[in-house]
Amino acid sequence: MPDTAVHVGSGKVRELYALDDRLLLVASDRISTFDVVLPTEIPDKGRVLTGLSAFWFDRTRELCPNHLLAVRADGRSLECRRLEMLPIECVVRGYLAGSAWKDYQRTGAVCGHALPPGLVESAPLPQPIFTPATKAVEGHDENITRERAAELVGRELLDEAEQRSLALYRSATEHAAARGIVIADTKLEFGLDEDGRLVLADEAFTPDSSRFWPAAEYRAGGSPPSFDKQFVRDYCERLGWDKSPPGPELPDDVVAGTRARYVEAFERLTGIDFDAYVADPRVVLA
Ligand code: PZK
Repeated sequence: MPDTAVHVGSGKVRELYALDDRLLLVASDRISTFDVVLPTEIPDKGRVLTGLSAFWFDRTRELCPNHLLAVRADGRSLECRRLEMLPIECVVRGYLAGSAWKDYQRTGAVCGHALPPGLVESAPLPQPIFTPATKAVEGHDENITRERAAELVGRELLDEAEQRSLALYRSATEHAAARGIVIADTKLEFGLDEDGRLVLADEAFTPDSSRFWPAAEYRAGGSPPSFDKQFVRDYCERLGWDKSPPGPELPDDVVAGTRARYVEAFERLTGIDFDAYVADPRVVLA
């Protein structure tokens, strides 16, 4: 008998359900750009993100325990352990992009990390940095200092979250680089289990939680194309949409091109045929 799933939360493109003592994380095919969810879906996007997340959870278990219990047959739902979530986002950055580039231009530093002068937009950092952020209920997450993050979660937990985050990022970026994908930065979320142990949760190293760039097109200076959303962004720019809701419907060729990019990211990173994943999602688990 399937358990009754009670809806307990919505993200922009995902839904969260409670199943007895477990949770079900369901990824839809919705896509957002410039912070707006578009009216047109990208077929299989939720499956690609779910499969990638499960792949990374499976392959990084020795670096950090995680919340994954099972991948459902629909390929878009993960059964997870229910945790007590930390109130911070654990962001790791290997490149100077997004809010980090803005902060660096203003102050020469990012979340208390002093950086060398003269870095250009999208430049590789001397080493990956941990830049925690608060979880905004609405709007944008705000970068915070290590000191503020320590006030929120405690020094000891913060130190462990930082070390785990950096180890996970190094491992994922090394794997991705060998397959032609730069993971410029990523957002990780952790929780505590019933024994007080730090556990990786949410989604991991997906294009929605990370900035993926095609390695072949990467160059420092300027902002490289997004691996997955570039067709959507280019189309929106061509339209002259002002980026306030509602977003535009996407034409079929933009949908097809974007779907192909998601599938390509999945196949490059996992080495698994996407059709094989759809036939049996457990193929992502070693
Ligand atoms: C949890 N979110 C964010 C994600 C949403 C909301 N393992 C866990 N235990 C307890 N809580 C969470 C998790 C996880 N993951 C995650 N909120 C709570 C979120 C997706 C859709 F609506």
